[in-house]
Amino acid sequence: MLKIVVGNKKYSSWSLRGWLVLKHAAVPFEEIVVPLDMPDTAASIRKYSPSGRVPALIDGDVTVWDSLAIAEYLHEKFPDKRLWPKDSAQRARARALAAEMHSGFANLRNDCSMKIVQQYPYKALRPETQAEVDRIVAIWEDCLKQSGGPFLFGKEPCIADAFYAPVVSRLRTYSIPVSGAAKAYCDTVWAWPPLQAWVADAQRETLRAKFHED
Ligand SMILES: N[C@@H](CCC(=O)N[C@@H](CS)C(=O)NCC(=O)O)C(=O)O
Repeated sequence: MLKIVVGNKKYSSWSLRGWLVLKHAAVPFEEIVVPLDMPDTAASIRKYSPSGRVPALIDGDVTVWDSLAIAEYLHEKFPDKRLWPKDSAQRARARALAAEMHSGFANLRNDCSMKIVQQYPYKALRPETQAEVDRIVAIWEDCLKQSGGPFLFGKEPCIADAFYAPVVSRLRTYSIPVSGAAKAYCDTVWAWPPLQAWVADAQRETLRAKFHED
């Protein structure tokens, strides 16, 4: 059976991306959850992941680390699950958006770390961070206009939605205002059953990691 190694669910945004793609594929899998920010975290992750990072997917002899590589592996392994859009132009666009997330938005990641079960009052963001939020909102609005929503590429979620799900969580946690189509999209992603399953697990976690909470 497939195994996915993830960081604990309150904080691990990269793990959430890989895990959501796997959960959305609706295939049986086992999960190993490693608490982040503990004295033995690095050693525990290295037992499974050569990069020392999570998520990592284990399929028999094959280990795939890195969320985007996991998404591509699952897309190839389960072609019927339509994890990327069917149309090749749409697929190229979805891949570009997932890659933009994967390699960018460092200010938002640093300033607003994912704490999926928390909510704080709004505090103005640094201009660089607000500019990244604005870019993400523009991406969403453009996709939703073209596809008709409720997900970025139409009626069904795809890998691109999984990649932006941690942003939906951050906007919620830090009460960052968005309106119109972007707000409707956040509500859709937040209600997506695989995301709600992750949130329910996160709510049961008792760990409070200093680095993430302070
Ligand atoms: N580019 C990697 C990033 C993975 C990453 O940075 N994961 C964090 C957790 S969200 C991690 O493993 N941290 C190790 C640690 O906290 O010791 C991916 O997409 O999978």
